[in-house]
Amino acid sequence: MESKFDLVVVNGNVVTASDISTCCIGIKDGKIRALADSFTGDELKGAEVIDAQGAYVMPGGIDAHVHLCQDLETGPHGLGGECADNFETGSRSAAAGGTTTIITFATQTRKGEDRSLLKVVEAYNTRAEETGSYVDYGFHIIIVRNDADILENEMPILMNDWGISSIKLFLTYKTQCLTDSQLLDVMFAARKNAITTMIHAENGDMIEWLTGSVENKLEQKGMVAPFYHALSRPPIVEGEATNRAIALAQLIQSPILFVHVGSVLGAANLRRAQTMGLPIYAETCPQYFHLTWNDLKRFHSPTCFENSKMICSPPPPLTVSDHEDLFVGLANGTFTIYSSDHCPFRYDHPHGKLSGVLEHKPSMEGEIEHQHEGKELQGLLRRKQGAFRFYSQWDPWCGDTIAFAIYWGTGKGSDFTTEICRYGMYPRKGALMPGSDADLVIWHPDETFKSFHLTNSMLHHNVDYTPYEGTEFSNWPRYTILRGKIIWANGEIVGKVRDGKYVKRGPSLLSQGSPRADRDPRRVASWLYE
Ligand code: DUC
Ligand code: ZN
Ligand code: ZN
Repeated sequence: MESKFDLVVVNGNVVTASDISTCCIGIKDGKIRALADSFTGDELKGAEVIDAQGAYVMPGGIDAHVHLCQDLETGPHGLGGECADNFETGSRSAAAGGTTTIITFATQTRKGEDRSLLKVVEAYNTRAEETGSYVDYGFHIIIVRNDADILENEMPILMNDWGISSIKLFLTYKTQCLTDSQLLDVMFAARKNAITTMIHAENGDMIEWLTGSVENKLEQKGMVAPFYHALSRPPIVEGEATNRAIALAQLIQSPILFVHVGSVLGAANLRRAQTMGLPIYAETCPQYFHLTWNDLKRFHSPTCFENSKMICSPPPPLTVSDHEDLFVGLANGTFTIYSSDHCPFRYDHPHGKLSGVLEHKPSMEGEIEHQHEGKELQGLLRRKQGAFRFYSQWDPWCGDTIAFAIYWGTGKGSDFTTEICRYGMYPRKGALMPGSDADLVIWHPDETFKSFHLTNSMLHHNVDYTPYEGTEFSNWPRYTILRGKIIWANGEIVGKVRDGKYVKRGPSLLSQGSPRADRDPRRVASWLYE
């Protein structure tokens, strides 16, 4: 007789959207089939049993902000560089940290004649298929042009055929930034197709002006060490951009989702808009709770190149008290999404952090070999007047691993659960209920777990460092289970690189906007949708 379940998790403290209860989970054919106080001997027959006594059992992590194999020629600084992780290594890291689904970015570019978004997705899908993935994956698309025909013809196909229900737009970076009217074009098209618009909210002109567009700014003053990256992006940079994007969204009644919000000012702007009833959503990331500007001076001396390991955009907040303020935003729902923004660059590699400051990319191979370790920045830059603007500003915020693990692992965020319905996957993903995919993470029972200090190799990614080296963790995922299959157990990857499957997502729930919009007397431009 066929067994009722393939896998059963018993006695765990099961965390669902509404509460925590001690119960058992029965899994068959990759789906959760039953939650029960207990199962009978007959029901357990033939099933593999995991005893989760004393441990938390949660939905597998969904990391909705990951960069893998991303085309960087047209990236922020336009100088290239190479994503250190592909779908194999990035997804391996995810599995090791309790994450079972990643959403990665497929990027449209402005180079060449081809404007098609569909070709972009096909190309990134090929990259994923070439290596395979340990965990399930999907795509957001970064859109950097506002071609009316492409938006009109291809957005419905992206939504219906590919299940891609989110796009990202930039208010900074010359190679990606859209003007206000271009932003409106794309947001409007997205809104009509039930696609979520994600916004990178930094004012590019402010950054450029402070950095060196005119005399006497950071570059002309020689303030080019990594630390000054933060000075080129003070909180008002995100403050202005969040306010502007909120106003644009309000104009056309479009919901938006701010990604990687890192400043208290930005968070306050979002909160104010949310309090007005506007459909404004937001994501934040681990670096904004664990690093400050001071970390950009952490290594050797304030001007040492090694501090480039800590650069990220937007930069970390100024002070530790900002962490506390941002944490309130997690607790009160200003932020409903917590992702890694894993954007992997190697440190000791010519196509990594150094790619912007070395003169001739193609001939760099082997040139630097450890020479820069601990050296002052000016020495490194002897062949080129480099500046922080050229360093890769995208950082391995520590494996997809950390996004999921760090809060619980450091005991800081025990009451935080990620919200998944925003990205069109709920309740298939991110829920522990009958019918949902059996994606689970099972922690160690607290009392049996000995805290440890993180080292880079534990992250299983392909980056040669982690900003969290040495951070103390008081727990870590014991099992990661993807659609009923154990892929990480007791510190070992036990899954296969082709276990992960592409996830076709549904329409974005948030793209419909506020249900009260029709009755809102402040509404503008409602005739647009008639
Ligand atoms: N935007 C991201 O989404 N990640 C890293 C840096 C950036 O500019
Ligand atoms: Zn961004
Ligand atoms: Zn990112």
